[in-house]
Amino acid sequence: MRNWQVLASSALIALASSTVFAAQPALMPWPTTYTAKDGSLSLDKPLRVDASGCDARLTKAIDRFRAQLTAQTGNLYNHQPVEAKDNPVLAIHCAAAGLPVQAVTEDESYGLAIDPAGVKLTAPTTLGALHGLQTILQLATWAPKGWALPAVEIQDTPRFPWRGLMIDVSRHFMPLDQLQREIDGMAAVKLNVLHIHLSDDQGFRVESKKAPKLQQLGSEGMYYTQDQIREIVSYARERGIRIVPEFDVPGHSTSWTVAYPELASDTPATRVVRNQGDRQQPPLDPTNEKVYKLLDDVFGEMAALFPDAYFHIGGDEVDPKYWDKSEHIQAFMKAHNLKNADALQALFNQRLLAIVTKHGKHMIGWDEILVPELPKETMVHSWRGPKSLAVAAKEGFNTILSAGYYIDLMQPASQHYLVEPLSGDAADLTPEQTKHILGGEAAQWAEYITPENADNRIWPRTAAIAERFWSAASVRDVDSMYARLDRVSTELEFLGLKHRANQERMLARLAGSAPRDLVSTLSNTLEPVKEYERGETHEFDADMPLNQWIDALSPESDAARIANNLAAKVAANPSDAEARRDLRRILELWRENDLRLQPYMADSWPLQSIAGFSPALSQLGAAGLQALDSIESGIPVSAAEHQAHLAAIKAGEVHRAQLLLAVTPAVQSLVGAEKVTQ
Ligand code: TNX
Repeated sequence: MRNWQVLASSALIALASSTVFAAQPALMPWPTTYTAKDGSLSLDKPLRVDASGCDARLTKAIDRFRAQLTAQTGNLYNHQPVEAKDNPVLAIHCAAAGLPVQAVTEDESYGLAIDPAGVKLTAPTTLGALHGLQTILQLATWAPKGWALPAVEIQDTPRFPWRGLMIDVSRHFMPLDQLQREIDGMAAVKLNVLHIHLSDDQGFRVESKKAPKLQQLGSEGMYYTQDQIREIVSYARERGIRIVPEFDVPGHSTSWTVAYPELASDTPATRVVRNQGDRQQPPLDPTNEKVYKLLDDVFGEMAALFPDAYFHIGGDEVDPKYWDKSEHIQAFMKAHNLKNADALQALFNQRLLAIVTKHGKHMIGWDEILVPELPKETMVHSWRGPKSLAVAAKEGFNTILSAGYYIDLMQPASQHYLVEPLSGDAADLTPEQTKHILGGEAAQWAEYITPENADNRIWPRTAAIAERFWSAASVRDVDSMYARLDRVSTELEFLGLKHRANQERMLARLAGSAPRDLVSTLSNTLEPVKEYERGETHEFDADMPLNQWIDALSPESDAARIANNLAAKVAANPSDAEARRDLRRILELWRENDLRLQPYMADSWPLQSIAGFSPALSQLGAAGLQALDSIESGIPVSAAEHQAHLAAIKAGEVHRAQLLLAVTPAVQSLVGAEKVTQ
């Protein structure tokens, strides 16, 4: 009997060997307590469900549970007589139904006990039961005699009540069915808020009946009808997920001013933003009463459409130049004793707060809205850095964190995973202040997203962030996270997400007629450039096809991570023969690949775009092998050889086609460990 909760607590898990991880169930997020028991429950027969006390959401959840278990295992659970008396029982009991509109304060905990005779799932409300079913799905595993659930006892409750994913559907529209599959993925990893960024310079994405010009002129025909919104809201609710809408004002509002030019602070664009040149459009004019009239109408309409208690008004990145140069706005500011653009936006926000409150909602905005005049009932969404999170909490605002969880910036899962909401300045808060930190949201901005690659941008990394929001702060072992993430990623594919399948077809398209194995050996070592490098080197253009390597390759290369880890292991412990052997095979593959791939390069535009990486990889492979030989034999390399190795590393650091060679660190580790003759 092993107690995984103890193992998961940081110090011990670092000592645990990789064979221990192999046995660890692929639960993500990791539960509050996990006690392994002896034995297992065979899944040879479908479970007979006996539910009581939960609301109607559970019935549908059980149907999905069966479908998902069927997809994951390949067994035909939906074909067999579930009622059979001798089948093991899945007993589910809720102490109470959930609230009619899911609230941020609702209890989401559950308890789960599995033994060879059956499963018991208990929860204070239906929400906990939904989460518990997801845990059971993640526990299903091959056992010597077939599929089984390990015997286990779990008590589980989230650390933060607000665990979100923000999706921008304005820069690139996301069709309804795709949004639904993202919700499926969220439910699988126990996220509970889908924040939809519904309006921006590039598009207004909801049908308004009060102001139909918004979608008619501001969406290029790509928007959700009100019926579709109702559909997505109920789809999310059935899965324990709240939908928080965002309408970004007064900046990022070109889609509004295309429809209502008279509301802009200056002459606005005549079409929604398509490229860099269109950017920097004038914000709404806070001195114009008609602005508030329209916002009242539209926000009122949207507040009725979206039942959630929260309403996000954006508020980020207002360019002050239009307010500074406008005579009538300057005169207004003087008359009202407003000393700068921030003060004017604060006044705007106070008017907004009155509107949003009148329509029965709590207002949220990005952290720019945090100024001394901001009323305390506003919630602050921190994105520019963690500081504003701590400041907001200290001043008594409820707040959530997205800084550090920007998944559009192409960083590895590990980086986001280790961002701790209660660290830095937030670590010094009193318990009372800390309560104002409700959680966080991963943020998927959509400048470079299409229906084809969106899943690959969001998954599986968002699962790691979901664990940060749900699990204890002490659960932060990166190796364990990656071991589980890989299996969760497979689970998500069975659920219908296409992060792997769509990537596969995008890569096949790019490879064309060249042999896939040769192309993959190279492309597996590449990653998109990080942070804002893409936008800084190539102008954003909404009409540009997103079908290049940078669009197809995952934000992080698993192959590179594995090679980099192996090399670090060998450098730290040269006597690790297994690691040396595995690494040697990889380095040989790199070294040989260029020669074999070269014949296909000349005729292919996509291969041409990454051609420079191919000899660079080959040289890295050669340098790595020489370093490995030296490490293995103890025979030093010559000074000239060492110089050549350093040159290969330097050549490996060049960015091309907005990509980088992600395996250079592996060779760096080896060359750093090689002995050089004096
Ligand atoms: C900043 S985050 C923005 C977005 C961009 C994003 C790209 C925020 C409140 N504003 O408009 O899409 O950077 O990472």
